[in-house]
Amino acid sequence: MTLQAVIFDVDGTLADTEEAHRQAFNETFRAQGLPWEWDVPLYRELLAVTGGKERMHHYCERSHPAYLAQPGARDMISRLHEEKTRRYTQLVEGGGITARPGILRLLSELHAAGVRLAIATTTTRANVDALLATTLKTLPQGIFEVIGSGEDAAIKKPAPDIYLHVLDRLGLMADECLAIEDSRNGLRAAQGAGIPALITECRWTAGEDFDGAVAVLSDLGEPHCHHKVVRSALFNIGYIDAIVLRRWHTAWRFATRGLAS
Ligand code: XBP
Ligand code: MG
Repeated sequence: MTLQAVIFDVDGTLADTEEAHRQAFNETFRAQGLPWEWDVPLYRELLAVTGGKERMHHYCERSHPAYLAQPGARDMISRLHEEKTRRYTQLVEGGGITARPGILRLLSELHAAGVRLAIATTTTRANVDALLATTLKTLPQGIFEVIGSGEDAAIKKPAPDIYLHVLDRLGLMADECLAIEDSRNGLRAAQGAGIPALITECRWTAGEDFDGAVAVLSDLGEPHCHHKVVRSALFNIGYIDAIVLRRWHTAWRFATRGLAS
């Protein structure tokens, strides 16, 4: 079975967005008079928990348990998250976020080659739409056949739920697809759904345990600007295009299922 679809993660994969998320969280905390400040080292730690609401709840559990003890604390966190999302989408719409290397090129190539494209992300749909309307606006309308976002899966990555949701919407088997992710949580979510995953690590996830990834790269590269191979069990050239993805997918199936393509 050849490669039928590539499923892209969003934050850290399509674009390096987590600094904007961090800024939106901190602006919200300040606006609400909360003495919470997520600096870079703390945010890197908190990224182990996916989902903004879940991340704030986890932070309160470890640092401000009294906040959670208040009546309606869960609703208060939901309202904080709604404000954070408004602030984040404004930051994205301000145009300061660029696609990661190779993303616009590879998406266009895959689309032209007839490979179906989808998104499986933990972030909220509003954030995805803001990115599509700005950072990714040069891509053909509707290029992503399925968009699975934070609202579509009760349990977030590293649980496989969002990838299983996207597979179901695509009507494909896991081994007909390939996922592109930036984090260990994302890799585990794809693996949990039986989908091989290529990692393009970012500054927030570099050095995580990516055991089992098809390959670990610095990014997807460009013809004129090759990526750095962090680790690859398979052959590699200087940048990732549709041909390389198809070959890797076939090699992965052969290696894991002993099946020719
Ligand atoms: C990354 C996440 C998200 C973002 C914040 O999502 O875990 O929670 O950090 O966005 P992915 P929200 O890598 O799966 O795209 O506040 O909307 O959750
Ligand atoms: Mg990610």
